[in-house]
Amino acid sequence: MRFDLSRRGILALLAVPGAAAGLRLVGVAKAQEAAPEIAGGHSGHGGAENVVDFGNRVVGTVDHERNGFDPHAMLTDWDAGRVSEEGGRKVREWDVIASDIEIEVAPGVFFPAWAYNRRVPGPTFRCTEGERLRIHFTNGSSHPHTMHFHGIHAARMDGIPGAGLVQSGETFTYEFDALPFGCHLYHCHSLPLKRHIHKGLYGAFIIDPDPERHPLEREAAEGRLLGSPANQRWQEIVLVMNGFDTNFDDENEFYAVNSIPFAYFEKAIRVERARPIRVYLVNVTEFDPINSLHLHANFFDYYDHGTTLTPTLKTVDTIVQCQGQRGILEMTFKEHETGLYMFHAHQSEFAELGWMGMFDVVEATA
Ligand SMILES: [Cu+2]
Repeated sequence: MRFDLSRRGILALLAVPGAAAGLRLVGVAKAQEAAPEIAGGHSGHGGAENVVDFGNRVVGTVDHERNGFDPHAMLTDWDAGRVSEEGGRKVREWDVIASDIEIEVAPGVFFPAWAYNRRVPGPTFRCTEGERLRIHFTNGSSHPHTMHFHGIHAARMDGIPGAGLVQSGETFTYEFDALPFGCHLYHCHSLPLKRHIHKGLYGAFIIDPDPERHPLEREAAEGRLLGSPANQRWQEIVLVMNGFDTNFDDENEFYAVNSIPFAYFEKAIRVERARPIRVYLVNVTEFDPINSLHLHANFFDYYDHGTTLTPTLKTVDTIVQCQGQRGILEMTFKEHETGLYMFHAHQSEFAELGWMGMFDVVEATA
């Protein structure tokens, strides 16, 4: 049996129950699995009683263990690196290895990825404004790659051909200061660029503001600084919007946040109603000019690029990002009923091909 694996063909499969193993519709309501809590060790329940049937999703499950990464763990697994001090200054270092791996992007659908530290997206680097950063990059892949950081740095640290291109088996250390604070990204900048990015070489790069540098907006800066008392009440997650062209025709067959289509739809992201939510949103989707996030039944404030401490957009429920654009969303459900609140790309086609998720808003349990 052969299936049309073009983008429209996949859509057709999704529309016909029983058309292909692993890509069939779920026609019957299925209880949401209890989801892990985010941002802190609080426990709770509330997932299992919420049952929704939107019909349009895949059956079967991706083997996260075989992939070596789990989209639910990726929401909050900030990689703070190794911290040391040199001449009174904080230095933060990471080791990154690029390799060729095969990942399962949808049940039974495999993708030959290029990955940083064996995951797509790569690690979510998190640091504080003004620190000295060193990223020791080793290319264990079969192609030349780079790490190009969106941030402020010298030309020779730019991670492009001629400035930090790393051949197979070789190593390069990128070194620069953590500036400016915000929600950034990094990606490979080898040529052809769209193929190197789309294969999976990208990740989020978050620089928290240093409250000492922002006396007039100190409170807002402290709320952003990971681990500070003011930051503890926040439920923070990172969502990297991406897609996969599984048949290499320069169109995506699947869309997702953090790589696995429907991951946060099948298993909602549990949040406590009483605590605010902060989403670090990054768009690296290749082949499509824009991507978006729309939140149901609520509105949020938005900080474009995350480089300000006051919102650049207030009270919106949809945000659009071109590739490479990113920002911070802040929202609260404290006046809402508990329950499942959806978020998804407002390009309906992206949503139907995987870019959909849910917040499971539960009572505070702490
Ligand atoms: Cu590359």
